[in-house]
Amino acid sequence: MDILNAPFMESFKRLTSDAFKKGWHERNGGNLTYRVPAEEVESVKESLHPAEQWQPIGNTVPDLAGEYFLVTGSGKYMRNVEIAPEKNVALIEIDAKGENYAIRWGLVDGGRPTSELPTHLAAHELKKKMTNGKNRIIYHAHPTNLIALTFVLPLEDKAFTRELWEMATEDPVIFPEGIGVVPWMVPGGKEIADASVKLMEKYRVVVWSHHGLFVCGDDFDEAFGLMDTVEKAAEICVKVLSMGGKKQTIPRDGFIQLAKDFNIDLNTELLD
Ligand code: 2HA
Ligand code: ZN
Repeated sequence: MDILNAPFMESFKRLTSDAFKKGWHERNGGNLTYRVPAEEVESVKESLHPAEQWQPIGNTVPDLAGEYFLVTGSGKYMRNVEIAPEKNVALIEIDAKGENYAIRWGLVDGGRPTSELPTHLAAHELKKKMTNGKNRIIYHAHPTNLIALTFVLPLEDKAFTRELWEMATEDPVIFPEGIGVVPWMVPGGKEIADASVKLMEKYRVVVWSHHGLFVCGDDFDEAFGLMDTVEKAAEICVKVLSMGGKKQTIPRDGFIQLAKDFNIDLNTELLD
């Protein structure tokens, strides 16, 4: 089948266009990567060209050797993915050492994979191991309210988690392990990759201070849903702060009761 007709391409395009409409992807902001299952790569092999040039990833990911990823392009706009995926997205292959990648399809007018490739691949490597291969999506966006909160809340896991858990009763069910916070860093390099991946050992949601949010998911729905849920909590939080702050909230015991009734493993270390 032509890769443009593949169901995974449809899902990729749906996420990027929905997320643009949400206002999370001004200009070339944000990036999305999907670890493509071997059978899906096989199903589109007629569209692939041979690897022409191997380029360094900027990180070493031996546990991703031989894997294929569908990735947004560096400097490309999320809003354009839907209308011209072949210009804005690439299918890349990772070499046998996990040190280099080659483009096998896409970016037909030139370009490179996302500037955050080292961070995405390091997170994929970790989450693949942690979930026995189930996790397939790493996703970064610039959601407005969440970024705004990084100028106001303490840049600590506990402060962000507790504040956002309180904003909607079912939020602790969606991200029971909590939220990690990376202090401000230059994007795209090994430092932010290492800091994010360290937090991804504990969490599925990581805040990049004054920049955006970094999430993972087993599939497109889960990753989009996680981004959407955290940003909605942040929006409520901004509204509450704008109205003069909380007058009442969910009590500490309420979280314990919720965890029990919903049978979730709530990270109680993040409760006071
Ligand atoms: O411009 O969002 O973090 C892409 C990015 C880099
Ligand atoms: Zn960004």
